[in-house]
Amino acid sequence: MNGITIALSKGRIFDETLPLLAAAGIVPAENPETSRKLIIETNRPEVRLVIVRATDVPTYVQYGAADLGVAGKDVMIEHGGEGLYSPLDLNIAKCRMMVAVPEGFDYQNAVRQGNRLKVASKYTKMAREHFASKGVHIDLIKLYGSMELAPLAGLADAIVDLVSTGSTLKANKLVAVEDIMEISSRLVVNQASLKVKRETLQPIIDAFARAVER
Ligand code: PRT
Ligand code: MG
Repeated sequence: MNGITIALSKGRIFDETLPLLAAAGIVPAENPETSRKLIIETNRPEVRLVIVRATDVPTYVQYGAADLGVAGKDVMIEHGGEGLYSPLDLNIAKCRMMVAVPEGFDYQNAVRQGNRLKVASKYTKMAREHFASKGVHIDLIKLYGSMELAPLAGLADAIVDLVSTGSTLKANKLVAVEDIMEISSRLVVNQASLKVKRETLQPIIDAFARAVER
């Protein structure tokens, strides 16, 4: 099969990848926000898109169900990146991984006291590594969403979550107290596909790279 499959998630990744696809001469036939289709054809008969959950993009590419994908650095770190080649920072869907606590919670003091901190997050790998590197002992509570609720409901002292505008923290009376890392999305490529389909894939990767530089 010489066709190319690109895995994308709906929302910000799809929206911010559109100009990069256009630079590679790829225009989706439909918008996944309005169409319920999970496979979207493009103007190029040999190129199709599959619409998956953001956290599933590395998995589709890892097993070769997609040749290319776009995934956040957060998603890549939590996935582990086995079997994936990620040649390009696309500089899209930017945000920061942060530690946040309720307004008025004396985080520095809590950390200094050496008490175990209850931390809730969807990003358990990054949370674990961050606090381990600080030598802070934590009880980690895995959540799948709405992390901001955890401190308000008494489930946790702190959360580790992505912040872009900061308005979600603010609306829930939380404040960011630590910056873990800057996050953007990367292009991920299946290594076997790159060998077998290089003739089709390389020009797409090159067009993405040129568009990012602009
Ligand atoms: O939403 P869903 O549960 O389907 O999946 P997802 O959250 O994994 O996907 P999606 O599409 O929301 O995010 C895809 C990628 O976008 C993430 O993997 C990040 O790399 C990147 N990204 C950039 C963000 C944000 N900005 C962001 N602000 N991902 C999530 N958020 C959330 C954040 O978790 C928090 O709840 O937005 C809220 C904070 O936003 P502000 O603007 O109020 O600070
Ligand atoms: Mg989301």
